[in-house]
Amino acid sequence: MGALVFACATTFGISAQAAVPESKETIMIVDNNWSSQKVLARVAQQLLDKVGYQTRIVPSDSQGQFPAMGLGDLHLQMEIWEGTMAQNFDREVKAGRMIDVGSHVATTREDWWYPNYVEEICPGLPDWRALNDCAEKLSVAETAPNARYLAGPVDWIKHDPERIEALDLKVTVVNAGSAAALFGELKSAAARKEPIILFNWSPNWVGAAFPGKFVEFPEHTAECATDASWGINPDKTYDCGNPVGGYLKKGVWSGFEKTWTCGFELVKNINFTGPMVDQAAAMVDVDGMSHDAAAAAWIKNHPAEVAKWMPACAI
Ligand code: TMO
Repeated sequence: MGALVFACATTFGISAQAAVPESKETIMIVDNNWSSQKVLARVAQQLLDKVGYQTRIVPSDSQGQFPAMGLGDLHLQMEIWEGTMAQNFDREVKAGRMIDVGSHVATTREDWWYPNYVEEICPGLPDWRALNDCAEKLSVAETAPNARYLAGPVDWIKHDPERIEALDLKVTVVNAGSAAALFGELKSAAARKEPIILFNWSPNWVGAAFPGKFVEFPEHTAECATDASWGINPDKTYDCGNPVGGYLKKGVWSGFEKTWTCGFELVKNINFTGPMVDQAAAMVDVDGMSHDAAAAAWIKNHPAEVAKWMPACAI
């Protein structure tokens, strides 16, 4: 059989390259619950569609998506954030069920954050120790005498309870139901200059609209999460902040390359800078576009990047 294939290839002078698309199987692209991810997922979708693949956007939460990609029920995730997803992603990669398709140029930070005017209420910020000094001033009736910390939806795993315990913080966590609820509260607090400490991340559109800072916790290291003896609390893990300059990766099901070979090349090439991610999110959250329209506009506005990303097999 091998000899026959070889004979045909030589006879017709064709390369070993298979026709694209190599498979009519649908590529299931993960859709999460924040705007930049939704736009990047659709940028990838629209480019894969252009190559000739069948694609579908499939909602999944930030943690359950990894076992699903490991099993091959979902196939592509365009934004894997180190701060919230490294552990579950690494587990699939180590087991050989997912492939790390490389990092975007954009680096990431996900942590407790406040708009700058909160420093007038609590001048010790951004040092984390100021949270305890100002606990009353940062409290609401529901949390008093503790400060209130507004976290994201529960599937964004941040280890806040562990950190609060390890650093002995006088803080109570309240979860927002969605990214829209999280930033809706920021908007109304900022309009009245009321204190607020909330979860935020970078790159994002928020920093341009509301100048602010991350709370500076003890510096993150890998051991902080695994070795209780590391850090200022000798008996507890998570006595540190989240990574600064964390990665933003793309990841796929382990069978992706074999099934959609040219698509794999395309996904490998896609590479967003921080400002490009900011812009993708702002098109939806500031300009009010739909995620599909934002992705189409993003592609239209970035012809040079898109041309660089399209692999030879797709042209
Ligand atoms: C995963 N996120 C960017 C919302 O922190």
